[in-house]
Amino acid sequence: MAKTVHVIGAPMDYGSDRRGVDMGPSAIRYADLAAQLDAAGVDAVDTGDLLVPRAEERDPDGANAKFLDEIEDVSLRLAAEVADTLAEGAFPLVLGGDHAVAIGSLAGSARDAEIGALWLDAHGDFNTPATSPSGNVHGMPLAAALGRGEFADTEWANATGLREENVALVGLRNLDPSEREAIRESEMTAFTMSDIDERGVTSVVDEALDIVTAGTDGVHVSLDVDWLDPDEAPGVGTPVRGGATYREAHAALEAIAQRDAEEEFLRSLEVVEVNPILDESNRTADIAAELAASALGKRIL
Ligand code: 5AB
Ligand code: MN
Ligand code: MN
Ligand code: MN
Repeated sequence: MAKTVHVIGAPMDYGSDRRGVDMGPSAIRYADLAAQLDAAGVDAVDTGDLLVPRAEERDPDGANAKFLDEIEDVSLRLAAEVADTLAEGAFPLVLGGDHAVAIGSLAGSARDAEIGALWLDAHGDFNTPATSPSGNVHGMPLAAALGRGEFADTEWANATGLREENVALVGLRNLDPSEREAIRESEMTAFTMSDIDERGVTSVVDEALDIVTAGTDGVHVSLDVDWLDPDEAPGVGTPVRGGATYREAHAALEAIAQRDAEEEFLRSLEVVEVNPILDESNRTADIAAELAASALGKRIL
């Protein structure tokens, strides 16, 4: 039976310094997401965008975690939307927005289930307000979901059904010093770009899938488009050289779909950090739409 996919736009840019990432959902739709999802053979329903008040109308407050009150408000609504989608038997596809939207996606996906999380990103996103060099919450969503540091006291941000041992990060190449230590000491499994160089992306993704599916009811895939090399995906606020190539990215998401066809673990997906203002001809949104379709089963032949 074809999956019913609910597209949920989360045009939030409270978590990063670069305005423009709030236009991500529009850019990805403009990149003909609907046609891509059609090619993947799923029934897609666009539920529109969550209402996100403009950052300019708000006070960022704390330097250590900017706009945290606003992020709480959006996260609670996004989590409810994701959980409701799943309760209806549909599949949530969340379009960011900066990566702080993952706090809501994960909380919603892990509300009534034990889940794993596959994190495709140049960055670890494991800072806490105390360790963050920037105060930008898009560098903290994994720590928030797992209740690390100050996030032990922010229940709204914690993904109840997610455990560290079911988190796999893939493609890392830029970590802050204390974030690096925290990842090393955690129960999460992290694969760097060097692992991809040595073993090939499909072998790494396959091992990552073993980790995120072990003993869980389903898997949330979080795709930060800065996971790709900035030559392929220039429309991002925090580019880091040496990322996944166009083909590596497709191979990775296709590998997920291929295994999902057998094992049916895919529970929710998000594509985040697309910033069309920093892009060239909407290339990054094009790739985002293609990769979402690949994950949902689009095949060449
Ligand atoms: B992204 C940095 N580690 O915390 C920080 O794009 C960058 O969601 C975070 O992965 C990048 O500010 C967050 C320096
Ligand atoms: Mn405020
Ligand atoms: Mn990133
Ligand atoms: Mn990220």
